[in-house]
Amino acid sequence: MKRALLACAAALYLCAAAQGQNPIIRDQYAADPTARVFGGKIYLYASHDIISPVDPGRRWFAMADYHVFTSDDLIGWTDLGVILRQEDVPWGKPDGYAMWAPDCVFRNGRYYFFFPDAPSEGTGFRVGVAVSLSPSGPFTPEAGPIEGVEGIDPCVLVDRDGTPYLYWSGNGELRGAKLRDDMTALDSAPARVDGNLPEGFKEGPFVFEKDGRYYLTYPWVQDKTETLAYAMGDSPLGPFEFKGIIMDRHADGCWTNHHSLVEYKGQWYLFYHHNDYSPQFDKNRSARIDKVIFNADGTIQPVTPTLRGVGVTPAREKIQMDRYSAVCPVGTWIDFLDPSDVFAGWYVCLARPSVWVEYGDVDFGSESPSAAVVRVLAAGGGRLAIGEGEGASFVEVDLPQCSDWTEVRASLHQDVRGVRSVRAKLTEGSDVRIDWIRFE
Ligand code: FUB
Repeated sequence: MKRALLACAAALYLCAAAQGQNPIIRDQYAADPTARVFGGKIYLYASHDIISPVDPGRRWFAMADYHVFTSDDLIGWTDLGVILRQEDVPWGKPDGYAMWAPDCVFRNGRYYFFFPDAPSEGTGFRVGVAVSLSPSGPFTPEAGPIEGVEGIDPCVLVDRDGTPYLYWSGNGELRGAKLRDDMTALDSAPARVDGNLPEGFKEGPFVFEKDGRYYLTYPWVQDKTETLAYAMGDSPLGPFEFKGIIMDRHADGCWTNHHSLVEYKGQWYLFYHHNDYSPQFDKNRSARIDKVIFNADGTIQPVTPTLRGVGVTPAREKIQMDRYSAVCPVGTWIDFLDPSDVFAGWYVCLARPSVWVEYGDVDFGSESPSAAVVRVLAAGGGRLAIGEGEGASFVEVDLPQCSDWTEVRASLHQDVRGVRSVRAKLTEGSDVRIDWIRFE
């Protein structure tokens, strides 16, 4: 019965496509992103931060279920629905709100979803596994948690020779062990894996193998909040040698960062999270993606978090200029379109003439559009020049005085084809707010 309900829930969400840019999931909080590639598609297993219904004032994490999202271009994400609920875990506390960072791997024809949860008896966290024939579920949880594992943030590496390893954290310590062939129990005694690392390991390990090297990546606190750091080694359980930081602390003080790294269509990506939609409460977080570059010696170049994210945006879709790749450093800011509905997104404000905002990798295709449509709010009117970088504009948009959001259309005065960046520069007016630009 529970299986049937989960399958039904999954079907209901199939049409709820989200948009690209960062954050990538734009209709709910989706934290602790673990990305996996199954059958040529990318699947995102995330925690689902909510405002706790039993204690709305609680200054802590509250998560009651897991969704899985999928994409085949990293731009469009489809919510495949709920794959596991706290009340469906036989050994879990049905109102624990403790479904923290998960992982999912494929082995021997089955998908194994590993998740932490609060046990119905006892305290702290345990780690469970739920099994499915499909990456989108339904997942059937095992009757009990994995014996010998107390903690959070499970991560599984299936090594090249097929041996599975489980890693987890607890009290700022990292442990790992082999998993049994059926993936539901340990096959070796848990061992500390962080022994060789500098002080500051926190949680959220993500271990992977690339070109014969093993990478242990993890949140690391040196100064107040989490950075993402990494270490490298020659075997799955280490020892690992500390190498440095992949991503610095969030500038706004969001305490956690949780991540995964995945190669998709020849490019490596870092999935991580930030409290974009919840600037006042850093326990409601949202998944983001940025590209990762490896050096020839296997070390990882530091990743700068972006609003733009990854992927090419079709020019004929809404280009959310507030998710810019570059912006004039003074005279611009972003804010929510509707503070009472943060998932409606943001606008970018251009305060005075000559300030600009730029969005990279827009695909105009092989046939030029003939017009641009800009959604603006410009109480005093104004004029926008839209072009590529510092080059000449390809369209000038005269903005009428409008105190409500208004779509303004203008014809292109030259053809634009291929993949370009789009820069909107204010040439007349002040405090002009832009929601999006679309070409047609
Ligand atoms: O989402 C709850 C906890 O915050 C995760 O388990 C940690 O990794 C941190 O992101």
